[in-house]
Amino acid sequence: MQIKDKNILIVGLAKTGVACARFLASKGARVTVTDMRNEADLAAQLAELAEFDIIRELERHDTATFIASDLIVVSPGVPMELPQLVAAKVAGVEIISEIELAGRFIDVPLAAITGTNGKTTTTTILGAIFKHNGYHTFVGGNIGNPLIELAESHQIWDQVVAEISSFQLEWITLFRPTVAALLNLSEDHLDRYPDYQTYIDAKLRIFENQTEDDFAVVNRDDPLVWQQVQGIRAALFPFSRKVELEEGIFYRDGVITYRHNGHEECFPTAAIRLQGVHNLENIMVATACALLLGCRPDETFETILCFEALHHRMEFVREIAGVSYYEDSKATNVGSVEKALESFTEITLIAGGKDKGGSYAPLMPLIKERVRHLILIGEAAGRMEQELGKLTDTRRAETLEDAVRLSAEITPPGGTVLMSPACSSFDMFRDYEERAQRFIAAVKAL
Ligand code: UMA
Ligand code: ADP
Repeated sequence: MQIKDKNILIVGLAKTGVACARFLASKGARVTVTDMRNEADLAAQLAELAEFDIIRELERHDTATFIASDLIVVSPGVPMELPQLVAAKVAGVEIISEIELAGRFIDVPLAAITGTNGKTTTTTILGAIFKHNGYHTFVGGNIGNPLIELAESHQIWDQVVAEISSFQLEWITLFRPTVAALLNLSEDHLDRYPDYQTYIDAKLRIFENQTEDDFAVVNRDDPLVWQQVQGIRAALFPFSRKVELEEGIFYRDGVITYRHNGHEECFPTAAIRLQGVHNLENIMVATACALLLGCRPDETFETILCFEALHHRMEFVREIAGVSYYEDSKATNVGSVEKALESFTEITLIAGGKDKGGSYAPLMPLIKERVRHLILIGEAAGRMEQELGKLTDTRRAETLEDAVRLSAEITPPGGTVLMSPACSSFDMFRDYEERAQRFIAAVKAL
Protein backbone atom coordinates (compact mmCIF):
# COMPACT_ATOMS: atom_id res chain seq x y z
CA MET A 1 0.00 0.00 0.00
CA GLN A 2 1.41 3.38 -1.06
CA ILE A 3 1.51 5.72 1.95
CA LYS A 4 4.54 7.97 1.49
CA ASP A 5 3.68 11.55 0.46
CA LYS A 6 -0.06 10.80 0.34
CA ASN A 7 -2.48 13.32 1.85
CA ILE A 8 -4.25 11.27 4.47
CA LEU A 9 -7.04 12.61 6.66
CA ILE A 10 -7.80 10.95 9.97
CA VAL A 11 -11.29 11.56 11.32
CA GLY A 12 -11.60 11.33 15.12
CA LEU A 13 -8.63 11.81 17.43
CA ALA A 14 -9.11 9.38 20.29
CA LYS A 15 -7.28 6.04 20.61
CA THR A 16 -7.83 5.01 16.99
CA GLY A 17 -6.97 8.40 15.50
CA VAL A 18 -3.76 8.73 17.50
CA ALA A 19 -2.57 5.22 16.59
CA CYS A 20 -3.35 5.75 12.88
CA ALA A 21 -1.71 9.20 12.83
CA ARG A 22 1.47 7.87 14.42
CA PHE A 23 1.68 4.93 12.04
CA LEU A 24 0.93 6.88 8.87
CA ALA A 25 3.17 9.82 9.76
CA SER A 26 6.04 7.46 10.54
CA LYS A 27 5.55 5.95 7.06
CA GLY A 28 5.96 9.37 5.45
CA ALA A 29 2.32 10.35 4.78
CA ARG A 30 1.19 13.98 4.98
CA VAL A 31 -1.28 13.54 7.81
CA THR A 32 -4.16 15.81 8.80
CA VAL A 33 -6.26 15.03 11.88
CA THR A 34 -9.75 16.40 12.41
CA ASP A 35 -11.96 16.18 15.50
CA MET A 36 -15.01 18.06 16.78
CA ARG A 37 -13.35 18.46 20.18
CA ASN A 38 -11.10 21.43 20.96
CA GLU A 39 -7.38 21.60 21.58
CA ALA A 40 -7.72 21.64 25.38
CA ASP A 41 -9.90 18.52 25.38
CA LEU A 42 -7.44 16.80 23.06
CA ALA A 43 -4.28 17.81 24.93
CA ALA A 44 -3.32 14.23 25.83
CA GLN A 45 -3.85 12.95 22.28
CA LEU A 46 -1.94 15.86 20.75
CA ALA A 47 0.96 15.26 23.15
CA GLU A 48 1.24 11.70 21.79
CA LEU A 49 1.69 13.14 18.31
CA ALA A 50 4.14 15.89 19.32
CA GLU A 51 7.11 14.28 17.54
CA PHE A 52 5.32 14.32 14.16
CA ASP A 53 4.54 17.12 11.75
CA ILE A 54 0.75 16.79 11.60
CA ILE A 55 -1.87 19.28 10.45
CA ARG A 56 -4.81 19.76 12.88
CA GLU A 57 -8.36 20.79 12.11
CA LEU A 58 -10.03 20.86 15.49
CA GLU A 59 -13.57 21.83 16.60
CA ARG A 60 -14.72 21.34 13.01
CA HIS A 61 -14.78 19.03 10.00
CA ASP A 62 -14.04 20.90 6.73
CA THR A 63 -15.67 19.41 3.64
CA ALA A 64 -12.90 20.90 1.47
CA THR A 65 -10.23 18.99 3.43
CA PHE A 66 -12.19 15.75 3.14
CA ILE A 67 -12.57 16.13 -0.61
CA ALA A 68 -8.92 17.12 -1.16
CA SER A 69 -7.58 14.01 0.62
CA ASP A 70 -6.09 10.99 -1.15
CA LEU A 71 -7.33 8.72 1.61
CA ILE A 72 -9.56 9.13 4.68
CA VAL A 73 -9.27 6.87 7.74
CA VAL A 74 -12.38 6.96 9.92
CA SER A 75 -12.54 6.21 13.67
CA PRO A 76 -15.29 3.79 14.78
CA GLY A 77 -17.07 6.45 16.81
CA VAL A 78 -17.72 8.60 13.71
CA PRO A 79 -21.04 7.82 12.02
CA MET A 80 -21.13 6.91 8.32
CA GLU A 81 -23.70 9.63 7.62
CA LEU A 82 -21.33 12.45 8.61
CA PRO A 83 -22.04 14.94 5.77
CA GLN A 84 -18.35 15.54 5.08
CA LEU A 85 -17.81 11.78 4.62
CA VAL A 86 -20.82 11.57 2.33
CA ALA A 87 -19.42 14.44 0.24
CA ALA A 88 -15.98 12.79 0.06
CA LYS A 89 -17.54 9.49 -1.01
CA VAL A 90 -19.47 11.23 -3.79
CA ALA A 91 -16.21 12.90 -4.86
CA GLY A 92 -14.59 9.46 -5.15
CA VAL A 93 -12.15 9.75 -2.24
CA GLU A 94 -11.07 6.38 -0.79
CA ILE A 95 -12.48 6.01 2.73
CA ILE A 96 -11.42 3.19 5.03
CA SER A 97 -11.68 2.18 8.66
CA GLU A 98 -8.70 1.55 10.92
CA ILE A 99 -9.13 -2.25 10.76
CA GLU A 100 -9.04 -2.04 6.96
CA LEU A 101 -5.76 -0.12 7.18
CA ALA A 102 -4.35 -2.56 9.73
CA GLY A 103 -5.55 -5.57 7.74
CA ARG A 104 -3.39 -4.50 4.81
CA PHE A 105 -0.29 -4.99 7.01
CA ILE A 106 -1.26 -8.34 8.52
CA ASP A 107 0.39 -11.29 6.77
CA VAL A 108 -0.21 -13.96 9.43
CA PRO A 109 -3.47 -15.77 10.31
CA LEU A 110 -6.14 -13.39 11.58
CA ALA A 111 -8.94 -14.56 13.87
CA ALA A 112 -11.69 -11.97 14.09
CA ILE A 113 -14.47 -12.18 16.68
CA THR A 114 -17.77 -10.35 16.40
CA GLY A 115 -21.33 -10.65 17.74
CA THR A 116 -23.54 -8.57 19.98
CA ASN A 117 -22.22 -10.11 23.21
CA GLY A 118 -19.23 -12.12 24.37
CA LYS A 119 -16.66 -10.58 22.02
CA THR A 120 -14.22 -9.42 24.70
CA THR A 121 -14.46 -12.65 26.70
CA THR A 122 -13.94 -14.82 23.61
CA THR A 123 -11.15 -12.66 22.21
CA THR A 124 -9.34 -12.81 25.55
CA ILE A 125 -9.71 -16.59 25.85
CA LEU A 126 -8.45 -17.11 22.30
CA GLY A 127 -5.47 -14.82 22.87
CA ALA A 128 -4.60 -16.78 26.02
CA ILE A 129 -4.85 -20.11 24.15
CA PHE A 130 -2.50 -18.96 21.39
CA LYS A 131 0.01 -17.65 23.94
CA HIS A 132 -0.12 -20.91 25.91
CA ASN A 133 0.56 -22.73 22.63
CA GLY A 134 3.76 -20.72 22.29
CA TYR A 135 2.63 -18.28 19.58
CA HIS A 136 3.68 -14.63 19.74
CA THR A 137 0.15 -13.23 19.61
CA PHE A 138 -1.25 -9.74 19.11
CA VAL A 139 -4.66 -9.23 20.73
CA GLY A 140 -6.44 -6.01 19.82
CA GLY A 141 -9.30 -4.19 18.12
CA ASN A 142 -12.51 -3.12 19.83
CA ILE A 143 -11.17 -4.68 23.04
CA GLY A 144 -9.22 -1.45 23.58
CA ASN A 145 -5.97 -1.24 21.65
CA PRO A 146 -6.31 -0.40 17.97
CA LEU A 147 -5.28 -3.15 15.56
CA ILE A 148 -2.96 -0.78 13.70
CA GLU A 149 -0.65 -0.85 16.74
CA LEU A 150 0.54 -4.24 15.53
CA ALA A 151 1.87 -2.68 12.34
CA GLU A 152 3.52 0.10 14.33
CA SER A 153 5.12 -2.37 16.74
CA HIS A 154 7.75 -3.64 14.24
CA GLN A 155 7.49 -7.07 15.85
CA ILE A 156 6.97 -10.34 14.07
CA TRP A 157 3.67 -11.85 15.20
CA ASP A 158 2.60 -15.47 14.74
CA GLN A 159 -1.13 -14.95 15.29
CA VAL A 160 -3.50 -12.01 15.48
CA VAL A 161 -6.77 -12.04 17.43
CA ALA A 162 -9.09 -9.10 16.82
CA GLU A 163 -12.31 -8.13 18.57
CA ILE A 164 -14.38 -6.50 15.85
CA SER A 165 -17.39 -4.20 16.28
CA SER A 166 -20.02 -3.33 13.70
CA PHE A 167 -18.67 0.25 13.63
CA GLN A 168 -15.22 -0.94 12.57
CA LEU A 169 -16.68 -3.00 9.72
CA GLU A 170 -18.49 -0.03 8.19
CA TRP A 171 -15.61 1.11 6.00
CA ILE A 172 -13.83 -2.10 5.05
CA THR A 173 -12.97 -3.09 1.47
CA LEU A 174 -10.46 -5.97 1.65
CA PHE A 175 -10.45 -6.92 5.37
CA ARG A 176 -10.32 -10.72 5.36
CA PRO A 177 -10.03 -12.84 8.50
CA THR A 178 -8.70 -16.39 8.16
CA VAL A 179 -11.26 -17.38 10.77
CA ALA A 180 -14.21 -15.08 11.52
CA ALA A 181 -16.63 -15.81 14.35
CA LEU A 182 -20.17 -14.49 14.81
CA LEU A 183 -21.23 -15.27 18.39
CA ASN A 184 -24.83 -14.05 18.40
CA LEU A 185 -27.13 -11.25 17.27
CA SER A 186 -29.56 -9.16 19.30
CA GLU A 187 -30.65 -5.52 19.17
CA ASP A 188 -27.92 -3.03 19.99
CA HIS A 189 -26.62 0.37 18.87
CA LEU A 190 -30.00 1.46 17.51
CA ASP A 191 -28.99 4.99 18.50
CA ARG A 192 -26.46 4.74 15.63
CA TYR A 193 -28.25 2.57 13.04
CA PRO A 194 -31.61 3.40 11.43
CA ASP A 195 -32.87 -0.16 12.05
CA TYR A 196 -31.83 -3.58 13.31
CA GLN A 197 -31.15 -5.04 9.85
CA THR A 198 -28.63 -2.27 9.11
CA TYR A 199 -26.76 -3.22 12.30
CA ILE A 200 -26.88 -6.91 11.29
CA ASP A 201 -25.65 -6.10 7.78
CA ALA A 202 -22.69 -4.20 9.22
CA LYS A 203 -21.78 -7.22 11.39
CA LEU A 204 -22.08 -9.66 8.49
CA ARG A 205 -19.46 -7.74 6.56
CA ILE A 206 -16.86 -9.65 8.61
CA PHE A 207 -17.41 -12.52 6.13
CA GLU A 208 -17.49 -10.33 2.99
CA ASN A 209 -13.97 -10.96 1.71
CA GLN A 210 -13.48 -14.49 2.97
CA THR A 211 -12.99 -17.31 0.44
CA GLU A 212 -13.56 -21.06 0.54
CA ASP A 213 -10.15 -21.40 2.21
CA ASP A 214 -11.33 -19.44 5.28
CA PHE A 215 -13.64 -20.41 8.12
CA ALA A 216 -16.77 -18.85 9.60
CA VAL A 217 -17.46 -20.02 13.15
CA VAL A 218 -21.16 -19.35 13.67
CA ASN A 219 -23.94 -19.92 16.19
CA ARG A 220 -26.05 -22.89 15.02
CA ASP A 221 -28.54 -22.30 17.88
CA ASP A 222 -29.31 -18.68 16.98
CA PRO A 223 -31.84 -18.95 14.11
CA LEU A 224 -31.14 -15.39 13.00
CA VAL A 225 -27.38 -15.96 12.80
CA TRP A 226 -27.82 -19.29 11.03
CA GLN A 227 -30.21 -17.82 8.49
CA GLN A 228 -28.06 -14.76 7.80
CA VAL A 229 -24.83 -16.72 7.14
CA GLN A 230 -26.30 -19.05 4.51
CA GLY A 231 -24.62 -18.14 1.24
CA ILE A 232 -21.35 -16.75 2.56
CA ARG A 233 -18.23 -18.07 0.81
CA ALA A 234 -16.23 -19.27 3.84
CA ALA A 235 -16.54 -22.84 5.12
CA LEU A 236 -19.21 -22.81 7.84
CA PHE A 237 -17.99 -24.17 11.17
CA PRO A 238 -21.05 -24.13 13.46
CA PHE A 239 -21.12 -24.26 17.26
CA SER A 240 -24.06 -25.56 19.27
CA ARG A 241 -25.20 -26.25 22.81
CA LYS A 242 -28.27 -28.04 21.49
CA VAL A 243 -27.47 -30.32 18.54
CA GLU A 244 -24.74 -32.79 17.73
CA LEU A 245 -22.71 -31.77 14.69
CA GLU A 246 -20.75 -33.83 12.14
CA GLU A 247 -18.55 -30.83 11.39
CA GLY A 248 -18.25 -28.14 14.05
CA ILE A 249 -18.09 -27.90 17.83
CA PHE A 250 -20.90 -28.81 20.22
CA TYR A 251 -21.70 -29.39 23.88
CA ARG A 252 -23.51 -32.42 25.23
CA ASP A 253 -23.73 -33.99 28.73
CA GLY A 254 -20.71 -32.22 30.20
CA VAL A 255 -18.43 -32.63 27.17
CA ILE A 256 -17.39 -30.26 24.39
CA THR A 257 -16.70 -32.15 21.16
CA TYR A 258 -14.77 -30.65 18.22
CA ARG A 259 -15.14 -32.39 14.87
CA HIS A 260 -13.26 -31.37 11.77
CA ASN A 261 -12.56 -33.39 8.60
CA GLY A 262 -13.34 -36.65 10.38
CA HIS A 263 -11.04 -35.84 13.30
CA GLU A 264 -12.48 -35.51 16.84
CA GLU A 265 -11.32 -33.92 20.13
CA CYS A 266 -13.31 -34.10 23.41
CA PHE A 267 -13.03 -31.82 26.43
CA PRO A 268 -14.95 -32.48 29.69
CA THR A 269 -16.30 -29.22 31.11
CA ALA A 270 -16.90 -30.05 34.81
CA ALA A 271 -13.67 -28.42 36.04
CA ILE A 272 -13.99 -25.25 33.93
CA ARG A 273 -14.10 -22.20 36.22
CA LEU A 274 -15.93 -19.82 33.90
CA GLN A 275 -19.64 -20.05 34.80
CA GLY A 276 -22.79 -19.55 32.72
CA VAL A 277 -24.12 -21.13 29.53
CA HIS A 278 -23.13 -18.07 27.55
CA ASN A 279 -19.51 -18.65 28.58
CA LEU A 280 -19.76 -22.22 27.31
CA GLU A 281 -20.55 -20.68 23.93
CA ASN A 282 -17.61 -18.28 24.22
CA ILE A 283 -15.32 -21.19 25.13
CA MET A 284 -16.54 -23.27 22.17
CA VAL A 285 -15.89 -20.40 19.77
CA ALA A 286 -12.40 -19.73 21.13
CA THR A 287 -11.60 -23.46 21.02
CA ALA A 288 -12.83 -23.82 17.45
CA CYS A 289 -10.80 -20.83 16.25
CA ALA A 290 -7.70 -22.08 18.07
CA LEU A 291 -7.85 -25.64 16.74
CA LEU A 292 -8.69 -24.50 13.20
CA LEU A 293 -5.58 -22.31 13.35
CA GLY A 294 -3.24 -25.07 14.46
CA CYS A 295 -3.26 -25.01 18.28
CA ARG A 296 -2.64 -28.25 20.14
CA PRO A 297 -5.70 -29.68 21.94
CA ASP A 298 -3.93 -30.28 25.29
CA GLU A 299 -2.62 -26.73 25.64
CA THR A 300 -5.95 -25.38 24.44
CA PHE A 301 -7.86 -27.25 27.11
CA GLU A 302 -5.34 -26.34 29.84
CA THR A 303 -5.92 -22.66 29.07
CA ILE A 304 -9.69 -23.03 29.20
CA LEU A 305 -9.62 -24.83 32.53
CA CYS A 306 -7.70 -22.00 34.22
CA PHE A 307 -9.54 -19.06 32.62
CA GLU A 308 -11.37 -16.82 35.14
CA ALA A 309 -14.26 -14.42 34.43
CA LEU A 310 -13.32 -10.93 33.25
CA HIS A 311 -14.21 -8.00 35.48
CA HIS A 312 -17.66 -6.33 35.24
CA ARG A 313 -19.30 -9.31 33.54
CA MET A 314 -21.60 -10.94 36.10
CA GLU A 315 -19.02 -10.50 38.83
CA PHE A 316 -19.77 -11.45 42.45
CA VAL A 317 -19.18 -8.48 44.77
CA ARG A 318 -20.27 -9.48 48.26
CA GLU A 319 -22.85 -11.32 50.37
CA ILE A 320 -24.49 -9.37 53.16
CA ALA A 321 -27.48 -10.40 55.31
CA GLY A 322 -27.98 -13.46 53.11
CA VAL A 323 -28.23 -11.37 49.92
CA SER A 324 -25.68 -11.78 47.10
CA TYR A 325 -24.66 -8.70 45.10
CA TYR A 326 -23.56 -9.10 41.48
CA GLU A 327 -22.17 -6.44 39.17
CA ASP A 328 -22.71 -6.80 35.40
CA SER A 329 -21.90 -3.27 34.28
CA LYS A 330 -20.77 -4.49 30.84
CA ALA A 331 -24.33 -5.69 30.12
CA THR A 332 -25.31 -2.74 27.92
CA ASN A 333 -28.02 -4.41 25.81
CA VAL A 334 -30.96 -6.76 26.35
CA GLY A 335 -29.14 -9.84 25.02
CA SER A 336 -26.55 -9.73 27.78
CA VAL A 337 -29.13 -8.98 30.50
CA GLU A 338 -31.14 -12.03 29.40
CA LYS A 339 -28.10 -14.24 30.13
CA ALA A 340 -27.64 -12.62 33.55
CA LEU A 341 -31.32 -13.11 34.46
CA GLU A 342 -31.12 -16.76 33.35
CA SER A 343 -28.36 -17.27 35.91
CA PHE A 344 -30.34 -16.32 39.07
CA THR A 345 -33.81 -16.48 40.66
CA GLU A 346 -35.37 -14.13 43.28
CA ILE A 347 -33.68 -11.12 41.69
CA THR A 348 -33.69 -7.43 42.55
CA LEU A 349 -32.58 -5.95 39.24
CA ILE A 350 -30.95 -2.51 39.02
CA ALA A 351 -31.15 -1.39 35.40
CA GLY A 352 -31.23 1.73 33.24
CA GLY A 353 -28.79 4.29 31.92
CA LYS A 354 -28.43 5.82 28.48
CA ASP A 355 -31.07 4.43 26.15
CA LYS A 356 -29.73 2.86 22.94
CA GLY A 357 -33.04 2.90 21.11
CA GLY A 358 -33.87 -0.83 21.11
CA SER A 359 -36.86 -2.59 22.64
CA TYR A 360 -36.75 -3.92 26.21
CA ALA A 361 -39.59 -6.36 25.44
CA PRO A 362 -37.33 -9.45 25.05
CA LEU A 363 -36.73 -9.18 28.82
CA MET A 364 -40.43 -9.54 29.68
CA PRO A 365 -40.63 -13.32 30.26
CA LEU A 366 -37.54 -13.44 32.48
CA ILE A 367 -38.61 -10.35 34.46
CA LYS A 368 -42.01 -11.91 35.10
CA GLU A 369 -40.47 -15.20 36.13
CA ARG A 370 -37.43 -14.14 38.18
CA VAL A 371 -37.34 -10.43 39.05
CA ARG A 372 -39.13 -9.60 42.31
CA HIS A 373 -38.09 -5.93 42.36
CA LEU A 374 -36.97 -3.70 39.50
CA ILE A 375 -35.11 -0.49 40.36
CA LEU A 376 -34.63 1.89 37.44
CA ILE A 377 -32.05 4.66 37.09
CA GLY A 378 -30.87 7.07 34.39
CA GLU A 379 -32.35 8.51 31.22
CA ALA A 380 -33.89 5.22 30.09
CA ALA A 381 -35.90 4.77 33.32
CA GLY A 382 -39.12 6.21 31.81
CA ARG A 383 -39.07 4.01 28.69
CA MET A 384 -38.13 0.94 30.69
CA GLU A 385 -40.91 1.56 33.20
CA GLN A 386 -43.41 1.86 30.35
CA GLU A 387 -42.32 -1.44 28.79
CA LEU A 388 -41.56 -3.48 31.92
CA GLY A 389 -43.05 -1.67 34.93
CA LYS A 390 -46.31 -3.63 35.05
CA LEU A 391 -44.57 -6.99 35.30
CA THR A 392 -43.12 -6.66 38.80
CA ASP A 393 -42.67 -4.25 41.74
CA THR A 394 -40.95 -1.33 39.96
CA ARG A 395 -39.34 1.73 41.57
CA ARG A 396 -37.13 4.62 40.50
CA ALA A 397 -33.89 5.83 42.10
CA GLU A 398 -32.11 9.14 41.49
CA THR A 399 -28.58 7.78 41.83
CA LEU A 400 -26.89 4.39 41.68
CA GLU A 401 -26.06 4.73 45.38
CA ASP A 402 -29.75 5.28 46.19
CA ALA A 403 -30.61 2.24 44.11
CA VAL A 404 -28.14 0.07 46.03
CA ARG A 405 -29.45 1.27 49.42
CA LEU A 406 -33.03 0.64 48.30
CA SER A 407 -32.13 -2.84 47.02
CA ALA A 408 -30.65 -3.71 50.42
CA GLU A 409 -33.88 -2.63 52.14
CA ILE A 410 -36.26 -4.64 49.96
CA THR A 411 -34.36 -7.83 49.07
CA PRO A 412 -35.04 -10.73 51.46
CA PRO A 413 -32.31 -13.20 52.52
CA GLY A 414 -31.60 -15.73 49.78
CA GLY A 415 -32.18 -13.12 47.09
CA THR A 416 -29.75 -11.65 44.57
CA VAL A 417 -29.17 -7.99 43.81
CA LEU A 418 -27.99 -7.71 40.21
CA MET A 419 -26.88 -4.55 38.44
CA SER A 420 -27.29 -5.46 34.77
CA PRO A 421 -28.25 -2.17 33.13
CA ALA A 422 -29.29 -3.02 29.50
CA CYS A 423 -28.07 0.48 28.67
CA SER A 424 -24.81 2.32 28.19
CA SER A 425 -23.46 4.39 31.07
CA PHE A 426 -22.74 7.76 29.51
CA ASP A 427 -25.74 9.63 30.99
CA MET A 428 -24.40 9.27 34.56
CA PHE A 429 -20.84 7.95 34.36
CA ARG A 430 -17.63 8.30 32.34
CA ASP A 431 -17.91 4.68 31.18
CA TYR A 432 -19.05 1.21 32.26
CA GLU A 433 -15.96 0.79 34.44
CA GLU A 434 -16.79 3.88 36.51
CA ARG A 435 -20.38 2.62 36.84
CA ALA A 436 -18.99 -0.72 38.09
CA GLN A 437 -16.66 0.92 40.60
CA ARG A 438 -19.47 3.12 41.95
CA PHE A 439 -21.71 0.07 42.38
CA ILE A 440 -18.97 -1.90 44.14
CA ALA A 441 -18.24 1.05 46.48
CA ALA A 442 -21.95 1.46 47.30
CA VAL A 443 -22.30 -2.27 48.05
CA LYS A 444 -19.18 -2.23 50.24
CA ALA A 445 -20.59 0.77 52.12
CA LEU A 446 -23.77 -1.10 53.10
N1 UMA B 1 -15.65 12.50 16.69
C1 UMA B 1 -15.60 13.50 15.75
N2 UMA B 1 -16.68 13.65 14.92
C2 UMA B 1 -17.78 12.86 15.02
C3 UMA B 1 -17.82 11.84 15.99
C4 UMA B 1 -16.73 11.69 16.81
O1 UMA B 1 -14.63 14.24 15.64
O2 UMA B 1 -18.72 13.05 14.24
C5 UMA B 1 -14.48 12.33 17.53
C6 UMA B 1 -14.74 12.45 19.03
O3 UMA B 1 -14.71 13.78 19.46
C7 UMA B 1 -13.60 11.63 19.62
C8 UMA B 1 -13.32 10.60 18.52
O4 UMA B 1 -13.99 11.00 17.35
O5 UMA B 1 -12.44 12.38 19.86
C9 UMA B 1 -13.95 9.29 19.03
O6 UMA B 1 -13.40 8.23 18.42
P1 UMA B 1 -13.88 6.78 18.84
O7 UMA B 1 -15.21 6.84 19.52
O8 UMA B 1 -13.78 5.92 17.65
O9 UMA B 1 -12.86 6.43 20.03
P2 UMA B 1 -11.58 5.49 20.16
O10 UMA B 1 -10.93 5.85 21.44
O11 UMA B 1 -10.77 5.55 18.94
O12 UMA B 1 -12.23 4.06 20.40
C10 UMA B 1 -12.56 3.19 19.33
C11 UMA B 1 -13.76 2.36 19.77
N3 UMA B 1 -14.89 3.26 20.06
C12 UMA B 1 -16.10 3.08 19.56
O13 UMA B 1 -16.38 2.18 18.83
C13 UMA B 1 -17.16 4.07 19.94
C14 UMA B 1 -13.39 1.55 21.00
O14 UMA B 1 -14.48 0.70 21.35
C15 UMA B 1 -12.18 0.67 20.69
O15 UMA B 1 -11.75 0.02 21.88
C16 UMA B 1 -11.04 1.54 20.17
O16 UMA B 1 -11.49 2.31 19.03
C17 UMA B 1 -9.83 0.71 19.72
O17 UMA B 1 -10.16 -0.09 18.62
C18 UMA B 1 -15.24 1.10 22.49
C19 UMA B 1 -16.71 0.88 22.27
O18 UMA B 1 -17.51 1.42 23.02
C20 UMA B 1 -14.79 0.28 23.70
N4 UMA B 1 -17.11 0.09 21.25
C21 UMA B 1 -18.51 -0.23 21.01
C22 UMA B 1 -18.98 -1.35 21.93
O19 UMA B 1 -18.12 -2.16 22.34
O20 UMA B 1 -20.20 -1.45 22.14
C23 UMA B 1 -18.68 -0.67 19.56
P1 ADP C 1 -18.75 -7.72 24.37
O1 ADP C 1 -17.29 -7.46 24.18
O2 ADP C 1 -19.39 -8.29 23.14
O3 ADP C 1 -19.50 -6.57 24.94
P2 ADP C 1 -18.25 -9.14 26.87
O4 ADP C 1 -17.47 -10.41 26.90
O5 ADP C 1 -17.55 -7.90 27.30
O6 ADP C 1 -18.85 -8.94 25.41
O7 ADP C 1 -19.58 -9.31 27.74
C1 ADP C 1 -20.56 -8.27 27.75
C2 ADP C 1 -21.81 -8.70 28.47
O8 ADP C 1 -22.41 -9.79 27.79
C3 ADP C 1 -21.59 -9.18 29.90
O9 ADP C 1 -22.72 -8.78 30.63
C4 ADP C 1 -21.52 -10.70 29.77
O10 ADP C 1 -21.95 -11.36 30.94
C5 ADP C 1 -22.50 -10.96 28.61
N1 ADP C 1 -22.07 -12.07 27.74
C6 ADP C 1 -20.83 -12.59 27.59
N2 ADP C 1 -20.83 -13.56 26.67
C7 ADP C 1 -22.10 -13.65 26.19
C8 ADP C 1 -22.74 -14.47 25.20
N3 ADP C 1 -22.08 -15.37 24.51
N4 ADP C 1 -24.08 -14.25 25.00
C9 ADP C 1 -24.77 -13.31 25.69
N5 ADP C 1 -24.23 -12.54 26.65
C10 ADP C 1 -22.91 -12.69 26.89
